[in-house]
Amino acid sequence: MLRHQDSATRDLRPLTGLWRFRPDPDGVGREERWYAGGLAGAIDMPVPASYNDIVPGRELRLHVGDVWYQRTARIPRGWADQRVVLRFDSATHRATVWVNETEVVFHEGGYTPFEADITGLVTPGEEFRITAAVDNRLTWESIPPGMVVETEHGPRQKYMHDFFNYAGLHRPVWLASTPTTYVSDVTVVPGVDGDVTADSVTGTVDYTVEVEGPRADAAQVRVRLLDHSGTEVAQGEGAHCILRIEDVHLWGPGDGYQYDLAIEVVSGDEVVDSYVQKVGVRTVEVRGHEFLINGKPFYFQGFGMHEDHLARGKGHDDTSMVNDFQILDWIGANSFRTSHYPYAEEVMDYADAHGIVVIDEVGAVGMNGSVAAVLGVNIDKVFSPDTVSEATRETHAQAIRELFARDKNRPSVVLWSIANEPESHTPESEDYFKPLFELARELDPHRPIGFVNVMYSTAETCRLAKYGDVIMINRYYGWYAQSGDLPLAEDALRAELALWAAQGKPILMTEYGADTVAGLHSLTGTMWTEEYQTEYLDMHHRVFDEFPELQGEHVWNFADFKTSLGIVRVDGNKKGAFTRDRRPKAAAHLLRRRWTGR
Ligand code: GCB
Repeated sequence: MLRHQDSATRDLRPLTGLWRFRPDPDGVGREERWYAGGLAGAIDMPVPASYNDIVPGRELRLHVGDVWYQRTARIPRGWADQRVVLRFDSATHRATVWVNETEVVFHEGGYTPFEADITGLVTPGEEFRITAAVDNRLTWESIPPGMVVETEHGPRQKYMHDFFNYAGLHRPVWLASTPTTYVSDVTVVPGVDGDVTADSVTGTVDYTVEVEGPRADAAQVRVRLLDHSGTEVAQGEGAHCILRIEDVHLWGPGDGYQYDLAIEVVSGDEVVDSYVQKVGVRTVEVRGHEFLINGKPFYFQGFGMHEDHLARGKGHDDTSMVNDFQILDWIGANSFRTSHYPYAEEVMDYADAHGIVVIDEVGAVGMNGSVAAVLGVNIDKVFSPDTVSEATRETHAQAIRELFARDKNRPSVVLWSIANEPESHTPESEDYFKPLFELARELDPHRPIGFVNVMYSTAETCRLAKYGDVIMINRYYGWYAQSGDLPLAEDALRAELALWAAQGKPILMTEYGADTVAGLHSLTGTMWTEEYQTEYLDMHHRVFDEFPELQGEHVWNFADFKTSLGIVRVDGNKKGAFTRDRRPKAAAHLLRRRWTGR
């Protein structure tokens, strides 16, 4: 789905700020038609934000089911004869939206955008009411999956993943105008002609523009590719064409150079629509055990992260985003993984613009009985008609389609992860995943694809590794295994890496880490202390450096983050190199030394 923007033919207005908000613990709002008027007894709720931590008390934090958001907005007078679109960048985990009393869209999936054409329902110059019922329930058919258990005290949400089920409107909502005949999608596939490592490289941009609307058939598409100074470096005619850029400025790690593809839809002399698509030209290739960006081996260093902040939970905020990216720069990270769901588009824009490399992950996490057991949730069989089933796979496939459609043009995305730590050693898991790998390949034949493996499936037993281009593994030797015993952990880590190395693909250590309470110290190797975390990381790095097949290290996690309540987490997961409020632990300084030499 094409993102909206201000252009010569389009307008864009954010609908952020305070919305009216009312929880619906009894699930009666739809039947009682709460969308038909003002929300009775509503409170103010910021958008974007998770609602869970805004109000003191357990009620909202542990709420299960619908909450209602509402506000009014006015369509600018100048939008007469325009197409009007209402877009939600996300609603976690599903939402139904009404404009006045008309239902305009339902969307499943908490981390991808959706929109509705509301032209026929609104009048330029006049106000209208937007109401959204946002449902946070995780079920066996949602991505990620979960279970709602009915109790005498009401429903309880259980899930098998290790981060808090924050919900609400986490990202901006927009009111956008487009012409009635408009650019509805753009796909760009960058490449190079010849040797990408030569001194002067010729870049290629294979673009496809889709146009919809009453004049679409008669309209022409023309494009111009502009460099940073606004100079035209190529031009094209038609909805599909390959542009060539002599002496191209490549996009690369640490250099977020992007061109502007200025698209115009024209009819005679009239410019019917104009849209600008950013384009970064770079190549990505897996060759043997190397991961090449622009023909050069790239070593991933950075973190698995979370969208997680005090008070607003997973709500997007530019201040924290820029602060987090500045901290990543300080520590020498060149990449991160969007563990364990698609992140806000603003985050991806920043990564594109600053040359930060991204492993883009679908929100499929918590499909593993052994991991669930560690978190205190017991399930017999993860893959079965009653648990993760064909219906779940449909939701999962849709989540893949929507993420790939959203992020397909991003140079920062060099690798897709279609799931985190699913069970992967059983025939059932293979049956479930094989079609999803096929779908991912079909949707994007240009980027490497993989999934993230957990220790319960080894190099010898994993049935999914063969479908990926890289091996991504999360390992916790010295934490969950050989707890507190780093010499034993070191041997076990070395032995396992040797087995994976034999598979001839790049290996990325996508998680390794130790829970650490900032300020807790010990001279005797005690777990949970800052000393243990640094010793643990040192040990891993010593072993990593022995394996040329290892092409990256992503520490778990960038910062401490909230989880569900349970006996293995003290106020959340503490494996951050930084605290939740971004104060460095000793580990942060160690990583900075390793990654920057400073
Ligand atoms: C994992 C998961 C991650 C957890 C982490 C941990 O393997 O991928 O979601 O938070 O371990 O700390 O247990």
